[in-house]
Amino acid sequence: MQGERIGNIDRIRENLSSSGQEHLLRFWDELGPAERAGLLEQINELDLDKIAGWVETLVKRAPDVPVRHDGFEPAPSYGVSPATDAERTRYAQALQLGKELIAAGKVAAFVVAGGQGTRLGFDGPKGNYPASPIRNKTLFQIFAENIGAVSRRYGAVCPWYIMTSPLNHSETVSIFESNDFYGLNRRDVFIFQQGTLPNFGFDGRILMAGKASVARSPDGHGGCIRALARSGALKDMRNRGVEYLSYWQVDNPLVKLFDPLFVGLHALDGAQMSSKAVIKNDPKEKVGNFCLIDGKVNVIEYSDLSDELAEKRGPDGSLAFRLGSIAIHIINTDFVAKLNTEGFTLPLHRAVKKIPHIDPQGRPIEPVEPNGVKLETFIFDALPMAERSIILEIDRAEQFAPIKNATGVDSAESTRQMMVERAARWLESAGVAVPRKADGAPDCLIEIAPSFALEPEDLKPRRDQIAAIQPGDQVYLG
Ligand code: UD2
Repeated sequence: MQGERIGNIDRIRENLSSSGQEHLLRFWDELGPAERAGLLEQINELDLDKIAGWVETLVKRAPDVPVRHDGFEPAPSYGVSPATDAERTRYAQALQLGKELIAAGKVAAFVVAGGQGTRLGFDGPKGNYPASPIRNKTLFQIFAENIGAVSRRYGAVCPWYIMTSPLNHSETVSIFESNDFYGLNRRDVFIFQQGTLPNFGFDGRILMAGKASVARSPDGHGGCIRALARSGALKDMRNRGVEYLSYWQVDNPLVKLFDPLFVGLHALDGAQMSSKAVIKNDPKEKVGNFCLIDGKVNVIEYSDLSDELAEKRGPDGSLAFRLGSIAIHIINTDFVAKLNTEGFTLPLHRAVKKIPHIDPQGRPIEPVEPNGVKLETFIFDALPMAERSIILEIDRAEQFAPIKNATGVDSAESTRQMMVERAARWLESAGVAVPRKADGAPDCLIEIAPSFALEPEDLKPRRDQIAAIQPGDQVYLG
């Protein structure tokens, strides 16, 4: 096979040449057999038929996407709690159905963890970041404990699918192995890699990371649609009878995995892909905006929503476009399979970046200014491809505290604080007194392990296992 491919080098050179990428073989004569094979493998992965088009429409210049002013309206949503009798009945039915689906093993956890996490400046997979306020449990451990607790509660197998990328796959696998899969059955944890897309210089030429390697980066969280199918994860789900994926991003330790209400509302409405939303903190908060276009739910990035629309308010004074996307979805496995059989593509988005590469003489270059373009796809672009899609509003303080930055907003520090505040509220709702400072913040550290409580209602029956809390205490409930 290898010999055959190398024998075809002239044909490969021709193909590359017709899409303006013949320089990828510039160092061919200097390479040994293993390097040649590796490079051909990478070239083989390139979608050469499409690359010339991408270069013209996305790489050499930004696409002409005008800031939108019309053609869409705010998307409807289910509120945090039901507001009418009819809604109360619906929510109760949904809750029951969701619990049945989880207990029947029809729901799996699915985290996307292939990103680079550059903003955090953390070395290694972001899931290995220590996040909990007292025990410093990593994000992966928090999720694993959640999954274990849900599985015990429902007496069901709750498989966990984890998408990594070539940047962090082997490290992620070793982290799970060296932690003995955090007590989960390793047969129920499926770690697979997403694909990559080449990185371009502004002239449209693919950059080379080395003499035998193409500069590439993960193809975005939208890459999961294809990777689920290619990796065999979808087949594994089918074998297990999994019908719904509970999708989330690796940076949010407050996420409520296997939320029976969300699963149930989605299933009752016959939806294929649904979303949780928060009410935006301010009109231009940097989250996607849920909108309806031609009756379909879409997410419009904050940068694509005009100031006028972002500021628009309804008669009650609330923002018209108030629902922010927090990247938590239910996705049907059938929907993923269907997308994969229909010559599927998600739109590509362009990001201008500093991309390390080698120059034509083979010398390494570490750019100080942005020098090229990375392309990626976004999972929420699959929403309008669903026939039905619901949105459930959630209380941000309960379910959303992403760790994105080293300090300040959405940092490890703000997330820890939110974890402590949530634990304090849960304890108070169970009748436990929590010392608070003059500004209302808890005057103690509290960490509740998922095995102790998955939701506030779990605490009341355990009330007598919780000692009185004094100011300055560190209280770990596990
Ligand atoms: C995302 C959303 C934003 C909001 C926010 C909530 C986009 C463009 N914006 O912002 O609207 O919902 O999250 O926290 O998505 N990932 C991969 N492979 C990749 C790229 C990313 O697995 O190739 C994962 C990554 O590991 C992380 C997640 O996707 O779990 C989000 O990536 P991000 O940090 O780039 O998203 P962000 O914060 O720009």
